[in-house]
Amino acid sequence: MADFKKSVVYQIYPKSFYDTNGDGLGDLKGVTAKLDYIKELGVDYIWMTPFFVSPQNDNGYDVEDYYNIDPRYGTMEDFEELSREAARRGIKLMLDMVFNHTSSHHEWFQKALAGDPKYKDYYIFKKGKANGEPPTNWESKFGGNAWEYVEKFDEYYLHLFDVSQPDLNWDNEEVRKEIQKVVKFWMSKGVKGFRFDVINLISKDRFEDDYEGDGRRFYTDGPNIHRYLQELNAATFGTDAEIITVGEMSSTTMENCYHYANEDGKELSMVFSFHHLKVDFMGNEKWVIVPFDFLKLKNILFDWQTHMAEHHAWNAVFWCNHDQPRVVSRFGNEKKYWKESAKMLAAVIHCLRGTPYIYQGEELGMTNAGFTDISQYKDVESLNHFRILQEKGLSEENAYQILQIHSRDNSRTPMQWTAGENGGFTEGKPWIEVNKNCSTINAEAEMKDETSVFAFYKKLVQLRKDYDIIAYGDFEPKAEKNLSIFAYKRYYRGKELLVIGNFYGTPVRWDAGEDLEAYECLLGNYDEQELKGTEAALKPYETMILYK
Ligand code: TEU
Ligand code: CA
Repeated sequence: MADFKKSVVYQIYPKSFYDTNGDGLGDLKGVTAKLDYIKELGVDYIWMTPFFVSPQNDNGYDVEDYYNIDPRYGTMEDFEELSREAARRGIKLMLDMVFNHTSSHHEWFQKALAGDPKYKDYYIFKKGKANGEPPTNWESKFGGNAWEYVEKFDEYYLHLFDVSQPDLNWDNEEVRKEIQKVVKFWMSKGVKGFRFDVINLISKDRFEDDYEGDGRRFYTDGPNIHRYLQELNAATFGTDAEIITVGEMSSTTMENCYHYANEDGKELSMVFSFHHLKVDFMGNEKWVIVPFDFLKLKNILFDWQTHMAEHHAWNAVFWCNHDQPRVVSRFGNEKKYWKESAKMLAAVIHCLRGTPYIYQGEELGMTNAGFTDISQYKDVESLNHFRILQEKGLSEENAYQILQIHSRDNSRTPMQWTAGENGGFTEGKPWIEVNKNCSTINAEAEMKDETSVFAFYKKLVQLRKDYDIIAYGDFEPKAEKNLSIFAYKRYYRGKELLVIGNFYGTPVRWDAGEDLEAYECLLGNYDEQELKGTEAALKPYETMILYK
């Protein structure tokens, strides 16, 4: 049985990880070349974002062929070598399966467009309204209406993402069989983990106008979602107890996640939910500038911690991925307390009840991109919204400010390996610019420095191995109303863990209501901890993991 509770997953965005042939794009050989680095960090799984054949309109989340590797990333032999070399180091691979949609270049969609009725039913084609408008007023996640008109059929197809990402029709049993085939194929290659992209959007049945929102309430956590997941589980990964799975759950509800990630194992091992990463949005609107709401952040995380446990369901815990800005720039303080805040954020997320995910570069404290010109941005979502924001009347300057905070490209700048040219990522011209701060923030320097962010992440990964309480303990929130402190406890077999973090640059005292001197400090981000009686005096962004 795969013990995913004791595991840590490291996410790799191969395009930005390491380039071995000088074309400016990271590749599979680049991942193999850096396996010792990953091993040094101590993680158990590598989640690789999609490297399948793709026109790359959405950096591989637009899959043209699920069975083959995009030549820009390498060959099947490269994948097999990576898989072998990872296994040799005790590291397992988790692949990213994009089944809500395919690329419009996929042969199924090409056949659909050619008029083959079998394949047309693989997708979601609908007649427009009598007034000539699209079937519904739903918005694409990347901006604009979610339906694209096809003149030949006088019909529209649904694309919840880019127009080049048509949604699959999961109500068609043949589609579900095709998908099972894909999963089995990669299982036969020895893959031991799967991440399923926006998997809670696959069951759609109510094609109605949304007068309250962008349409998501009609297609999120749809009526057959649990049945389809259970079916996929039983037919594929559920037959191998070693396989772990994580579902990316877009705008989901906790009630649905009790089932998606239930310990009964009928659906998935765990879920990514994103509510805690919308605390610097206005509702669902991300293209705005608002300070993050600390109390909301805590309350959301604490709610998920408490209620998922009550329902025997398991969370994936994370701050970062390839869609999110860098956490040290977002909830930390990259200018004045870069190192302290990067470590504090790491400690408070890693000791929660759930499987932690580290996104490449997070373990170095990598920061947002700092781009100042649209030519530096590459992401389809950023490019679309840069235009849309200005169409809505915002100045170009405002649009830039918003992109600098929210663009997905913030996390997609290349991994910073050295202080050298292009951060040691490529000998060629990188597909997206390397952050200038690679001169100080880079793997080479941090691996030599015992006080580095990297060294801290390494210790956190090791703590999970050494202390069962981190993996299996019960969760209890603390200081829920406190405006600076993030604190919680874990309990396991008579032992107690108390995790404290100061989320701000001002020193603060906190009365824990219990004797703090009874604890030993397993890990902190300052040399000394000031604990007197029941009171902790916390320095800027100070964190401590206490144990008794
Ligand atoms: O993302 C799903 C998703 O809805 C978001 O995280 C998305 O980036 C956000 O809504 C935009 O504001 C997944 C992948 O992680 C992402 O990279 C893909 O672009 C997307 O699905 C489509 O496959
Ligand atoms: Ca390359």
